[in-house]
Amino acid sequence: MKSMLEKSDWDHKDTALSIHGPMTLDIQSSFKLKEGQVFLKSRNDAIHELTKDKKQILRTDLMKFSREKGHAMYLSFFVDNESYKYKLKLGSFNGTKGLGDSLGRVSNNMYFSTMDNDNDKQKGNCAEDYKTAGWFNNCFYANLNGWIRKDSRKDASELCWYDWGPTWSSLKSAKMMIRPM
Ligand SMILES: [Ca+2]
Repeated sequence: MKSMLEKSDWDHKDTALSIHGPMTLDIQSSFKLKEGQVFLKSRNDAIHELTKDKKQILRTDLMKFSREKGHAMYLSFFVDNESYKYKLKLGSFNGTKGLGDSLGRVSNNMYFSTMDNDNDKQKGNCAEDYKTAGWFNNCFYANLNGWIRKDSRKDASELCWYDWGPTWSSLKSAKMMIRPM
């Protein structure tokens, strides 16, 4: 695993969608609540296209405001199509020391929810409650579309990965990347 990682180019700057080679899903940087619906739908369709044929590895790079870095890896990553509500399927987890499986533990096999499209397992709407979007159950331990706040409210509305602390503190950045197995 380590040698494979050293050879791969996870860290690249081109965020344009591409079906060739590794890419940055980069869902945080251009997420706007007002445009969220269209943006996320088109992105999720693209992610489905990218993950439906070949087995893909997902790596999510995370950084705290202290500049501490960590990452989470899933040995497979698949997002279903719109008629299956962009259901998430994750393979086995691997992470930096001290960083647990916040995405897989309740979001695996969940549908994608947005503020205007409640597909979660909670009575209310997790996306509405936390002003975000994602693969929610009842609700989540990773909020990858949350707000970024240096002065964190720790209320789960921010960009967070609970099992890296554990804490609901806002992270400084998150980057989701995929590449074929
Ligand atoms: Ca609900």
